[in-house]
Amino acid sequence: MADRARHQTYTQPTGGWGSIKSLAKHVTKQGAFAAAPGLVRDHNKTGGYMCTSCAWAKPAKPHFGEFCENGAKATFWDLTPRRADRAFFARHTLSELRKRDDFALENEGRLTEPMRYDPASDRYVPVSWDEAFADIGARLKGYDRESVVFYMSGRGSLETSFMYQLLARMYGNNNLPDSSNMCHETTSVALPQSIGTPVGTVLLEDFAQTDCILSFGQNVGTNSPRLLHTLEEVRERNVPIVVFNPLRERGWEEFLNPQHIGQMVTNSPVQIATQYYQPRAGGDIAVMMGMAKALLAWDDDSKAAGAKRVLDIAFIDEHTHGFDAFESRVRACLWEDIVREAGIARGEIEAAARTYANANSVIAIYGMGLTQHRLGVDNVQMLMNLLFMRGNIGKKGAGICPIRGHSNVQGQRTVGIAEKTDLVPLDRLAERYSFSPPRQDGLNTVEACEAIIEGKIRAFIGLGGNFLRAIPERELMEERWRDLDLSVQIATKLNRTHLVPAKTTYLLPTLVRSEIDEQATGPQIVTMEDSTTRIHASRGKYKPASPHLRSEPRIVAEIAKAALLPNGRVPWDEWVGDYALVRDEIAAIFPADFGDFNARLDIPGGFARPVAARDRAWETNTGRANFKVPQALNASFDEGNDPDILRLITLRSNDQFNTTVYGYDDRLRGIHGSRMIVMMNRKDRERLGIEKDGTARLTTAVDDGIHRSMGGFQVIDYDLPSGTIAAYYPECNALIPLWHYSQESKTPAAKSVPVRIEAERRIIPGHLKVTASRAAN
Ligand SMILES: Nc1nc2c(c(=O)[nH]1)N[C@H]1C(S)=C(S)[C@@H](COP(=O)(O)OP(=O)(O)OC[C@H]3O[C@@H](n4cnc5c(=O)[nH]c(N)nc54)[C@H](O)[C@@H]3O)O[C@H]1N2
Ligand SMILES: Nc1nc2c(c(=O)[nH]1)N[C@H]1C(S)=C(S)[C@@H](COP(=O)(O)OP(=O)(O)OC[C@H]3O[C@@H](n4cnc5c(=O)[nH]c(N)nc54)[C@H](O)[C@@H]3O)O[C@H]1N2
Ligand SMILES: [Mo]
Repeated sequence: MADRARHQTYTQPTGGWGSIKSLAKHVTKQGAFAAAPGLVRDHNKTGGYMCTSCAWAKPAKPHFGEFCENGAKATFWDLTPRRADRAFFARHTLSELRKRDDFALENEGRLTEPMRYDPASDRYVPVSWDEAFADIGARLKGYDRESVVFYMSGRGSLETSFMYQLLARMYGNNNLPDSSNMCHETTSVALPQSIGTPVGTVLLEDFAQTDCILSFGQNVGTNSPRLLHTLEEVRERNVPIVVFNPLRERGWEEFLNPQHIGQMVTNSPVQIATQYYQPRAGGDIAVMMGMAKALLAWDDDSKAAGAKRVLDIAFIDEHTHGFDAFESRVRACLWEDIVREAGIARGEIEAAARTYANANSVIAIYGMGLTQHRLGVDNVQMLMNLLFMRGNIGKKGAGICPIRGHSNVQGQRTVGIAEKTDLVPLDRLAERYSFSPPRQDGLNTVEACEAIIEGKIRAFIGLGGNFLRAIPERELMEERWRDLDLSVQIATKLNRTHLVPAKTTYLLPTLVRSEIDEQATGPQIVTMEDSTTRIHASRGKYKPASPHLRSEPRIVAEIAKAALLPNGRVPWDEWVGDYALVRDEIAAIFPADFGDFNARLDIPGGFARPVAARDRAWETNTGRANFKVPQALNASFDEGNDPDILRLITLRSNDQFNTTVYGYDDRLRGIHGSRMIVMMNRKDRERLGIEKDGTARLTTAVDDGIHRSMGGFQVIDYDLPSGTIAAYYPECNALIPLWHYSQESKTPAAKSVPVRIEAERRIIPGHLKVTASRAAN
């Protein structure tokens, strides 16, 4: 692996031969040949397993291969023959392993048996499951209930999630932070206020009826590539797609469907975006304000001329609240301010608004480019305002479509993984399992970090994920993590979080979803919810990586049995023996969503949970859809104009799934060989005196007594707006202050971190040269 990156603008379409080549490389590198044939047969198909990569919908009539390049990569990564076994851990101390980067750690392969950290030798040593559970249980019994955190990443099934939330609540707290807190929590806060539901309203079939799509801040080619199949179909009907993204992401530009022989042979890609605009990071509220302003102006004209109104007045009158306040704010807003904050021209904003105004049924798609900002909630609510103006919700072919991250991140919230008590039917839990659930809200991800920094947390249980890499404020968090009394990490592969030991640390290996989960009543089914509220069953097909692995439900049950007093109403062992019993419990606690759960497992395309807003029923405080006035035009909140302070976007490459790094190529952005790069506008680079391809240091431009700085970034000229730069997550997380989060949702604002950049004379090679340190005080 070279330390210096090569960059050449990628001109090939998304998909196409490039994706086939990349796939072949990954299957070979991981040696996961056994998994390749099953991709067509089982992947995302009824009767098969559901992809562990993204949460995009799985169609009722699947394509010949219902997988994408990145879903296949994720599968090969899981089913690799490589093993991080006891011999591996005997060879390496944790201090040694901490010098490796994310790729090198996970690339050691699957974990094979339970391990406990031995401080004397600085190594993980094998421990029996029984001993591990007995010790974990005994320790948990001794802690103050509020001082234990139960984190969950978004990959676990609905069954695992339900059992895990019950474990936490029966233990005595609601400390259930999850990966969603770093992701679409903004959506979960914004949408209930606007439309009375925490989830999107769009179903896959709406795409067949839409006549315009707006997309804000999402990278389809890398992060939800199967959606390109749907967009391709939409484009065949000549439907316009308007994209707003500071970067020109190839996935939104062109797609060559590798499964479409005709297209492949004639090399004729489909154009995806019909209009592509590059606002600056945090510029979306201003963009949408401008669009709203244009709509109002055109509506004034149509009213004066006695023509058909541009606004959907009937919808606004009958279904919404707060239009007047919103309208006056929009009218009061000056174009000059809008254009400055948006970073794109008035003409461009008006052109986008024109396309929107010409359409009758519009779908709005968005991702982390809206949610991970200090005013992320305002971002999402502004998008809702825009939809309300023309009644684009609660009708076919229209609505709001947040693209979720992890494959079951939406579902885990649905079945009770939530720190907020008002999201959970505690009374029903209390009655059914005769216990007193804690009534006080628990800690979300940021609050859990705060509590760890303050020394208030004794134990952290991590069900999946890589907490210390995913969160902000990495340096301080790694330091304070060592003061924890207990860290229990339930995982499939080795990651950085496992290498920062607490006083007692366990590493418990588990199955991946594509593996056969054999329990007392035979192989088990698990379920998950996709981005469009549809529930799917998943059946593992492959032999587990090691005979010593235990399933997640079993591990949760064993911890519960060891830590809790017995409760006759919660037969953990029976549930583990037959997950259908857990589904019966889910159906009993959430009857509206999961009635008759076990009978509906194999409905092609999954079964949809009801969402009232789809039928224009508004479960909000006003009983109507609420227009919300944004607090500022800029989602970063800082309308300061120091040209030397840049806004850093941290994002994903095409060769990673979150903190899991598959390799050093970001093919669709034409960047190869290194992840320690920063993408920058050439004019900014020249103005700030940095050489082309030179090395630079980034320093967070805030004044809070903590010095956050990282060197060794190779500066790459890239097509993005002046003042905005981009680099990779998780490498850059050391630069993000813990308090830099979305005001209302506490989602870390990873998309607009204020930084300064300076040239470094000495070339520091490659990876993970993090030098964040706290100022002496
Ligand atoms: N292969 C693969 N698939 C994944 C993941 C993965 O890592 N790899 N991760 C999964 C997870 S958990 C999630 S949450 C999703 C994430 O999927 P995305 O939501 O696509 O997240 P990011 O890669 O962080 O990129 C966000 C996009 O927003 C743009 N952006 C940044 N700031 C702004 C802004 O201010 N305004 C606008 N309009 N755009 C902006 C960036 O240029 C980028 O294109 O993907 C899921 N799927
Ligand atoms: N700067 C910055 N930070 C971000 C983001 C960003 O865009 N920028 N994005 C945020 C987002 S959207 C998210 S969702 C979080 C992600 O945060 P997490 O969900 O915590 O992180 P992952 O990288 O998905 O976790 C990877 C690890 O999960 C384990 N794993 C994989 N599969 C399984 C399984 O089936 N079961 C179990 N038990 N373990 C498994 C493996 O050991 C692997 O090392 O990061 C957030 N952090
Ligand atoms: Mo996410």
